[in-house]
Parts: sequence; C-alpha cells; structure tokens
Amino acid sequence: MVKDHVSNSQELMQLEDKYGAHNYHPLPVVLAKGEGVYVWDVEGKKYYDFLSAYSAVNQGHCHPRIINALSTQAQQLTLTSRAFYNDRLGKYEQYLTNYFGFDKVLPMNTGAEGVETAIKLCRKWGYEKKGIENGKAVIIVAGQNFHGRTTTIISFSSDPDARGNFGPYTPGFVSIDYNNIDALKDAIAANGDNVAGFLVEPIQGEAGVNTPADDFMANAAAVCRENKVLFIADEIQTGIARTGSLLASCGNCTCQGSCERQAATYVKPDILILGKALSGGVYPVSAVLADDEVMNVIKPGQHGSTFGGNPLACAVAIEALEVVKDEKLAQNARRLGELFRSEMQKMVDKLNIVSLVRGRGLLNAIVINDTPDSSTAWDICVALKENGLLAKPTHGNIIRFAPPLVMTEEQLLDCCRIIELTVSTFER
Ligand code: IF1
Repeated sequence: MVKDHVSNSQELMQLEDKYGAHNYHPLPVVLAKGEGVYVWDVEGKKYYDFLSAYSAVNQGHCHPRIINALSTQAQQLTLTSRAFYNDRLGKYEQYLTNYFGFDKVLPMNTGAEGVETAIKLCRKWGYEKKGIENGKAVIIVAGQNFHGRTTTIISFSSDPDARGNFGPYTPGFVSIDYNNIDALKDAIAANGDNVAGFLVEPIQGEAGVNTPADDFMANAAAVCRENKVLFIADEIQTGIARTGSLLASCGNCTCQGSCERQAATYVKPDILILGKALSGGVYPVSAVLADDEVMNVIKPGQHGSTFGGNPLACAVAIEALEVVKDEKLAQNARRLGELFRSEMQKMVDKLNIVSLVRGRGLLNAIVINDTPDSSTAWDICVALKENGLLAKPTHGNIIRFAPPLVMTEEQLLDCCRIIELTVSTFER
C-alpha cells in the first residue's frame, strides 16, 4: 500500500532510499515544482536551478509553449511504433534537418541511444563505404569523455566509477588526450585505414566543463576529413544554445541555424548527436543527424526503437526548438555567460578557495582550491542550497553552473551574489 499522504522531504528521501536503487547521491532537496529558472521543494522553498537537469531544461522549467504542445499532442496520438507512419514524424524530420543543415535524421529517445546509434552508423559506414575489413573498425574517443551509461559506451570511459566491474567491454575504441590534435593524428596513423570515426564532445561537461582550444573542433574536423574518418559531435549537453550558439561546434556564431552554414567558425560534423534540451526537458527525445552518404547505410530492419520518432516527441521537439529561436536563447546564453564569468572572475581574484572559472555561454564551472577527494565542493553546494541556489559538483572539486537559458540579467546577478556570498564563507 503506497502511503500517498507522504509529503515532507525527509519521508520522501527515505522512500527513495528504501525502495530505489542507490545509483545516485542527490543533494538533500526534494523538488515538487518548476517554472522558468525556479524550482520549489516540497516545503515550498524556492530555488534558482543552476543545473537545468544537466542542460536538459535550457528553455526553463515547464515552458508553457512546450507543455501546451505536449498536452495537445498527448490527447491526439502518442505512439504508433514505426510499424506504421504517423502524421508528425515526416514534418519533424523535415523541420529538424533544415534547422541543423543535414540531409536526414534518425530519431531516438535518450542521449545514450543517440550515441549508440552514431557508433553503429559509423561502423557500418566504415565497412560499406570506406572498405574497412569487417569487425576491424576503430573509433577514436577522448579521455575523460562522458557519452552515456550503456555497456558499449562505458567500455571506452576513462572513469573507473562509470566502467568498474561492468566488463567484458566492447572492443574497437582508442582513447586519446582531449584537445590534442597531434594525438588524433598519431592515433589515425597508428590504426591506419581501420579508423572509422572520431567521437568527441565540443566541451567535456562531466569532466568539469573541460573547454578546449577555440580551434580544436575545426582542426579535428579537418584531420578527420583528410583521413576519411567520420567526425562525430556529441552535442547532447553542449547543443541547443547552451554554449552561446546553436551548437558548440558553431563556435562564435549566434545565427540560431538561420545562416547557410557559412559561418567561418562553424564546423559541420559528419554525424551530429542531440538530446536533453531537444525536448526542453519535458520528454526523452534524441536525434542523430547525418547526410545521405552516411545515413543511407542503414536499411529497413537494421536499427530502430519502439518510441523513436513518436508523435509526442515530434510535437514537443519542434516547439522546444521554436522557443530557442523565438526567445534568442543562444544570444542570451552568450551575453549572460560573459557576464557570469566576469563576475566569477572577481570572486576568483578575491578569494583563495576558488582557483578558476571556465566555460562558454551558460555552461560554466568553478574549480575549488582543494583536493578532488575533499568534500568542500559538496559542502559549498549544500550551503548554496540553503541560500536558495541549486548546483552540484561534477568531479570532486569542480562545481558546474548551468542555469536555464531564459534567465534575465537581474536574476543572473542575483545568483552571482548568492554564489559569492556562499563561497566566501568557506575562505580559510
Ligand atoms: C547521469 C553526467 C552530465 C551527456 C553527453 C551523452 C549523454 C549525456 C555529453 C547520455 C548525459 C547526463 C547523464 C546523467 C547526468 C548527466 C551528466 F554527469 F552523467 F555526465 F550531463 F554530464 N552525452 N549526461 O552529458 O544522455 O542517456 O543520459 O540521455 O547518467 O547521471 P542520456
């Protein structure tokens, strides 16, 4: 019998502890409501959300236009499977491919499914188009990557927590240092014609907002093209305006996808993987985009998913992307990101407890001047919670700050004030 009268934080946390797998260690706060940049706990306390569900809620919590699209479609048709056509998918595919400038899209649900799809697509292209000997395809990945939690994906993780005791591991991956073009060239030379692709995050979110050189993506794409290796961009966390342009691979562009992809800084990947904010955080939607030369290696019956491309996902994703464009979220993220880093830099200059601030757009992090195994970053996040702002450490001594992109300048400055006040109490 479910005790439905349970409504206080302590009891709700106990329920999760008793009946839920212990695969997370959440901050001790129980959320019950979200609206824009704010969330409320079950006791009614209000917080700024500075994590955005790991950049899935870029458009703000419960954006009315996206919720409306969800509820309208939910009363019409939610799921047909791909055994039949539906009246939303083709229009969505046309919309999405035009929005990002690709021939085709393969619709999936979670980010990890999108990454797995990209790996399968890349390998199949390697065998059927590049002529790699069957079973020998190699995909190069970057150390400290995070691409999801499936067995194949954690097979190439360098994080012992993500990969420990989940073997045997999927072969066919070579790991190189992130942000190192020479290492990419060496790995391609060492593995010769067997290299099918290079899978990389434009900014490594989980690694602590690891921001590479400005020309890293462009140089990596050029090396891939010179060696007939597919350049695969995982923009599940960095995409959808989070870093101050539509895609982090776009570099400094803020065109919202309206350009003819001629922006000097734009690096068009051979395979683009999207997720998270593709739905504004209201429904699991991911997508893998590629041009025909790559995408057409997949034939009927060779890949799919029960929910992939369902009408509900299509309706939600279109509205979520319309909001990004209409509300100029990339431009806002760029402007407020610059303001945020300049405010945080003042704190870095003033305090010893913070070593640096880094990031792009509204994907940022501060590095706490303590050992990675110290609890200081965690303790700071608990104190931030007490002061009305929710954030969480990534690895050890790094705190990621990623608010919804709908934030106003006034709200951002209020958050900077809370962060500075809170962090300074940890100054030794
Ligand atoms: C968790 C991390 C972030 C991602 C990139 C693929 C995926 C993710 C760049 C997979 C997902 C989520 C997963 C979630 C927490 C969060 C996370 F801490 F795990 F590493 F954001 F940094 N590529 N990231 O960031 O997408 O299958 O989850 O939809 O697993 O704890 P997914």
